[in-house]
Amino acid sequence: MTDESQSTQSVTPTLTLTEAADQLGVHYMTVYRYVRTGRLPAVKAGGGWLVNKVALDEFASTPTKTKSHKNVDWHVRLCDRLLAGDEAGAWNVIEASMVSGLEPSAVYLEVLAPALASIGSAWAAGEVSIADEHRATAVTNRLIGRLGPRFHRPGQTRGTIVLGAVSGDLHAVPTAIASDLLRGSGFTVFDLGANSPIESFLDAAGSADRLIAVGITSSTAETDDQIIATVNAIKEKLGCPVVIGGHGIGSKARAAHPEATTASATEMLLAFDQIAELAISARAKTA
Ligand code: B12
Repeated sequence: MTDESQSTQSVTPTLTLTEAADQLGVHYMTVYRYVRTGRLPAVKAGGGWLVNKVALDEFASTPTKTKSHKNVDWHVRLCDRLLAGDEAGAWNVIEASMVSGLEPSAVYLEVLAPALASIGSAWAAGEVSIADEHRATAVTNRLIGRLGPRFHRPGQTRGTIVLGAVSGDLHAVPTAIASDLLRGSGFTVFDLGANSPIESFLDAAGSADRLIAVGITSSTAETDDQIIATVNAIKEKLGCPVVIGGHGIGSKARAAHPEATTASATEMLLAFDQIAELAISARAKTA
């Protein structure tokens, strides 16, 4: 066998779950569970799962305690399931992370967001295709659909926040996640999603009940002019506070609105929190 065919064999998944179970000396169902909870990387082929030999050897040599649910790299497992397009397996990883003690907000910030960041880096390095990224996003949307209700708070909210990604930015997951985090902080959120024209921001914010602020995000480079135009239109027509943030915010947009730019989800939550406190105490003074 040539070196080339040896290395191809080592990266191509070739072992069935029965063969992997034999090699590990465990029951078939145990290996199946390792795969469906993202602990052992595998790909679906011909109605079954195939495991790669190198990954299996690494798994076999990992000390048992790191195979337990404590101190687990949940985002690595989730990334693997997202790239496999395995919705049920991805949800298993999320459920297992919550059983281990993670709150839903930590699932978003410490598991899902880093898993997506790895997929973005793998795309940038040419290791995964746009099709892989689209499929991973489709699974992500379904996971968010299942996690979302956990952020619902009963009773009167602190007011409404309108969120959207600017026109030209096709990334919808950042506003979906930010919306849930803000709902969990007691706000009503009107999520416009991706590619939102200025008129949509104005319509939604103009008719919102107890509007607190508008959040504008972009994950796509070269959208600064659109961000600045959107912020200016909202300030001019509605005069309400605006927060901007996301991977696509460039130096021009940041320089135009330095006081309003946030660099992380945590900063974004803090910014809206402070705006809400000021708005609520101002309302109390005029009441
Ligand atoms: C999924 C994805 C896509 C999907 C989006 C599908 C969808 N319906 O959403 C598709 C395939 C369409 C796509 C397209 C593109 N993508 Co893309 N994509 C991603 C990926 C992998 C995940 C994005 C995501 O959902 N992240 C999850 C959220 C939680 O993470 P987050 O961005 O950190 O979001 C938080 C912040 O925004 C923060 N925040 C901070 N301040 C504020 C303020 C406010 C108001 C708000 C709301 C939030 C906020 O809070 C958010 C919530 O937690 C990222 C990689 C990454 N690192 O994120 C690349 C990434 C964003 N994409 C990138 C690129 C280059 C593109 C493309 C140009 C090329 C391509 N890959 O196809 C096109 C652009 C299309 C366009 N015109 O918009 C780059 C962007 C680099 C840059 N700044 O230019 C990234 C970073 C990948 C990379 N490493 O290069 N992409």
